Amino acid sequence: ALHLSLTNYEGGVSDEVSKAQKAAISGEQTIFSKIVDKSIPADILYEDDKCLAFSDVSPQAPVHFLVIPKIPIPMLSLATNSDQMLLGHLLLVAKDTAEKLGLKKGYRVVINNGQDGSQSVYHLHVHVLGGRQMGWPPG
Ligand code: TR5
Repeated sequence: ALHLSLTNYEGGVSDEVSKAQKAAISGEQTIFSKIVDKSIPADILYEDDKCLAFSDVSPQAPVHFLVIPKIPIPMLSLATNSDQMLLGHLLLVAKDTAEKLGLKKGYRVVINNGQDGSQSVYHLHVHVLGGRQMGWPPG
């Protein structure tokens, strides 16, 4: 099993960032695998045989949902050429679900990868945020 050991090198970081810094890739199931197998509940917005879209439990915008593959790819940097169709599918589901939720004025699509990316759950996920003006650059 893969193991990433992450250290907190800086004081005063946000909750989300400190969670990400403590996160590790392990052989254990993530919370998102439990959402996929329905052993824990989620507000599911879309589902097919390859992926799932559900509301983020801690929304950072009026609309904030995640699109995840059903297979547990831990992070984008571990995706391979054989994941090409699946990765494209996640983006198309992201835009179809954004449209379904009425995000006519646009939205932000984000993948946090690894420690510097503030990834906290090591099951690849695409964030979609909308319903307010986003800032740039992100923090
Ligand atoms: O920081 P990264 O990019 O890894 O994003 C992980 C996201 O998962 C965060 O936006 C969290 O708010 C979200 N999250 C975490 C949990 C969770 C969730 N979204 C829906 N349902 C969740 N459950 C049941 N449990 C979580 N721990």
